[in-house]
Amino acid sequence: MKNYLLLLGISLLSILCGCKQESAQPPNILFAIADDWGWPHAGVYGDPVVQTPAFDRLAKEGMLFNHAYISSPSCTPSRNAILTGQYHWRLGPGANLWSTLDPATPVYPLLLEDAGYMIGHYRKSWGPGDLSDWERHPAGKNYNKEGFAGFMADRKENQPFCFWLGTSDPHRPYDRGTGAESGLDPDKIRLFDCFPDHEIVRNDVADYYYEVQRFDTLVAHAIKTLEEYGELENTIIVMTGDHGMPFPRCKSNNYDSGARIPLAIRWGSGVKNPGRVLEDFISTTDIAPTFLELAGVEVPDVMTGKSLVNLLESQKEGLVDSQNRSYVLHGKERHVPGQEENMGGYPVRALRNHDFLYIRNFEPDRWPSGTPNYQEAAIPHCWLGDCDNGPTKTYMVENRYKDELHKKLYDLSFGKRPAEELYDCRKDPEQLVNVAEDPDYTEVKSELSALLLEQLEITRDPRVVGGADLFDQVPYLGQGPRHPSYKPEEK
Ligand SMILES: [Ca+2]
Repeated sequence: MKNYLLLLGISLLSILCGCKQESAQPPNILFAIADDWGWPHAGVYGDPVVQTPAFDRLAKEGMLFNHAYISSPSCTPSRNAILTGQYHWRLGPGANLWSTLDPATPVYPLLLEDAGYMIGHYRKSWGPGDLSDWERHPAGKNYNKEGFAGFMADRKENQPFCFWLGTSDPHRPYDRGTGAESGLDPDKIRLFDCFPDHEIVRNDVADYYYEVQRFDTLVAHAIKTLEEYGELENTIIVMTGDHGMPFPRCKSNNYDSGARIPLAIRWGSGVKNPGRVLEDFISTTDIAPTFLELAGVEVPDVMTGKSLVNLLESQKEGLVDSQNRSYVLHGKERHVPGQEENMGGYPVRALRNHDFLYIRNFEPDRWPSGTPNYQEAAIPHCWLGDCDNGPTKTYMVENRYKDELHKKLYDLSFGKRPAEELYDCRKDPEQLVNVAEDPDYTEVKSELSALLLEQLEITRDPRVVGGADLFDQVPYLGQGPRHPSYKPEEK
């Protein structure tokens, strides 16, 4: 009851103050998130093959973000960062894949529930990991059977709601050939330059696109449900992914191919001058404070994300808030414990602005994608464990000595990396040529390095302020990807 009173109080205050909120009803929230869907794989970004009519519609009737980034290119920490509005490095064990999260950490769905919202989720939300310490699920009641339509049917009239629409698409494994069989033309796919141009790779990407489209269809159905209930215009819809595609040098990497994600937001008349494309740097940690501000709920001080409400209300395109949004931070702790002789991960922090990507690798003696010596990995049979198994990975490993190009591409994905990487995105948008040791970039490197370390200190990153051993020591609760030759009876 007190929650309804809170909402009523906010509404009355808005009326008494003559505030700009036209509606007394706080907005509903639909958060739609794919699993491993990277930028720029949507029609509205200019992808010539994948068809994403629901995403394109949200962008055209709302806003499209061209520079949205995750906190970490790994399922659990990326989702933790979204739910908590904090960089994953502030979340203890929650910085890692297959982990836990301290139940005392504020998460936006439960804060909204306390304020009177009905909350729920469908399929992949928090995790993977162990939530047994939590009394309430951080994304609300599970509607896996009933779906979003079932959630809406359960809703009390006029109760604001917040729904997490998850999926496991386009996470691997794929049914091989589904992309081409569905009519997607592998020959027209625009491959990242870090992939060899081979039909195996093209078909693998087509199969990924097939699942991206399946996610898009799921969102289209949810939009239709909102229309049927007359709630489309008062619902803020955010559609995005948790990190880049599950391919070599993408997922679990801090290049744009792993850290940059599609993002579109539609919110009826709440988005001014719809159809805008923004170049501001957005972190998915910004989503929680945005939802809380729109609901009139106080944003906890621990949240490091910055509300996007000023961007929604602006009429402008391009870089709208240059003071606060000229760069973004992201990083990585343990994805899979695939190093030799220890359970550690491959710790990384990165800073991206419009011109450069600066990367700091804190343990350059370790393997960025896990050891290639799978028999010696911390989890035996864990084969280049930070890269999900699939046809492109297998092709690249098996053909690494075929010629100079294949060897170079193999090394870019699976070889060791220096402590510092710097990419000039103006000349090298796919971030393949490390200029960190080029004297022409000495000054830029030192500026970006200082800014990164300063921001990590401000956000109390254990990699900078101490205590980072925890990340390598907490238990890993899952199984790593196995070598294709692995048979369970060999255990
Ligand atoms: Ca994922």
